[in-house]
Amino acid sequence: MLPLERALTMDDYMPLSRGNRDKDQKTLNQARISSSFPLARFRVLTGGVEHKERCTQHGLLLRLNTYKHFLSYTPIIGQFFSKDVASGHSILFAPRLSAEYAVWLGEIKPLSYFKERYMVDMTHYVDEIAEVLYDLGGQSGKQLLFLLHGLNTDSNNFSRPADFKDIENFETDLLTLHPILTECRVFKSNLEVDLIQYANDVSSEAHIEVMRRIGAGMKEYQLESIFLHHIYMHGGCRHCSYTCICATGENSAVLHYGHAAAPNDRTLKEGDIALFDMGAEYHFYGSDITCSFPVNGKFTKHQAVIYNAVLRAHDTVIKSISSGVSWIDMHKLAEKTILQSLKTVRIIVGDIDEMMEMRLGAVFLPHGIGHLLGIDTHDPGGYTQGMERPKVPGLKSLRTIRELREGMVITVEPGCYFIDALLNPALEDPTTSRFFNVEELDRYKNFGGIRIESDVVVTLNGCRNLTNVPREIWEIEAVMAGEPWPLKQKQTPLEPGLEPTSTLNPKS
Ligand SMILES: [Mn+2]
Repeated sequence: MLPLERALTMDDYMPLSRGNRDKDQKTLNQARISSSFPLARFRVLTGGVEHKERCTQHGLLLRLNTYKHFLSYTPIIGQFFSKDVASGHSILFAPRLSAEYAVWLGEIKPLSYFKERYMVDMTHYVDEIAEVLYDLGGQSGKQLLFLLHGLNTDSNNFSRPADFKDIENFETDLLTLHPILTECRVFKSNLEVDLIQYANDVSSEAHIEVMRRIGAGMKEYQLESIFLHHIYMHGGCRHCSYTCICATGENSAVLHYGHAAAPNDRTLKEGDIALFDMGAEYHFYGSDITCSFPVNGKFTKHQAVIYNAVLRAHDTVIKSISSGVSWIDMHKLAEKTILQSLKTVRIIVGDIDEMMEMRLGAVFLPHGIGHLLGIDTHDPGGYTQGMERPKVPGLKSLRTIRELREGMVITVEPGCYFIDALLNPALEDPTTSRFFNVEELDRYKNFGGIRIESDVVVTLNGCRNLTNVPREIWEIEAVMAGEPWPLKQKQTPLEPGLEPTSTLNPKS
């Protein structure tokens, strides 16, 4: 079935918002039992305003406040969303639009339309917020409001609290709401997982399309274009969760390649490795998938060695995930697995535990092994209050250090890169230089890097992989040669140097 035919529709989506609101209310009610809980009646969230590009009239497509989106799927520019703490009732405040709106932007819908369409309990206009909240609150004196304000531990930015006319007539509490809502977002409902699964299905297919059409002489952005076309045309995904990273050759060692100053514009060469980190987003829920493969469809011996080292780490971590497992342990497991493989092929020498102690793994794997995924690509909640970010190389890049729990959706993305900016200092430092076999390492000088990234949902006793792309070398080569995916029959890889991950050949 085509992805579009099994896509969730808006009608499926409304119960999802309502489910999220119920979960939020339950969490809030639990918190209210505590005597120190502030006595606020309403919470107010801003929906997001349309941004104009610089000084121009060009309106960028609205990206809603993701916390508001979690509680209510209402794609309305300039809205506010409020919830009654006591009753759990939701109130949508829509902007009062001028007659001009109907000329330029479409029909002006009545409030009753929003109420019915978005399953909220009440609707009013934005210019009535203060009045409505005072009327509903029914108390004399200054009312207390909960506003959303808090640190995004991933970006280190603070969310901006709602601001509306006459807000100075209220007392405001900026501390209570953010941690409660963030914690709700960490654990996904079945409907949320369905959406993330859909984004994964669409992205998986688009990655395979890219694999099939890649070839020397193309530009990196042409592969990006194939991906974008596929997810929109066949999956209805207008957005990606993040800017596409279409790195080939030496660019594959640049972790966030594809930005404005490095816009996926290299010409592909025969023998290049390609590292494509691209993920579609559907109704704001994202996917985050990386595939690495050779441009010409055939792994070289060196490419196979590093690829299998990363794949073994990817598979080992996925096999080890279950509720209760520490994410720091998963990162270390990936590092150790990669170091063991690199030692097997004599790029590094010495005692693995000593290497772990000296944080040698971070030279090859400088980023974290994965992050929470949801409405935001780096979903919030990675660090709860009091959790401190580790300070040592590798671990300090972790976007979460939590214990995994059922319902979390997290990426598993080990990589192995040959980055001069990390290798050179490690080679110069006498405490780490002894681990390198420079002669063998030199053979990988211009290698670039490999990353393999899948999205999983944590279950009680394991996890479920939401990503479905060829991973074993023989699978990738078969699909690139035109075999349908999933492959009809299992093949046994025989070529030396191309062994499956479980039997990495020490001599290859
Ligand atoms: Mn990722």
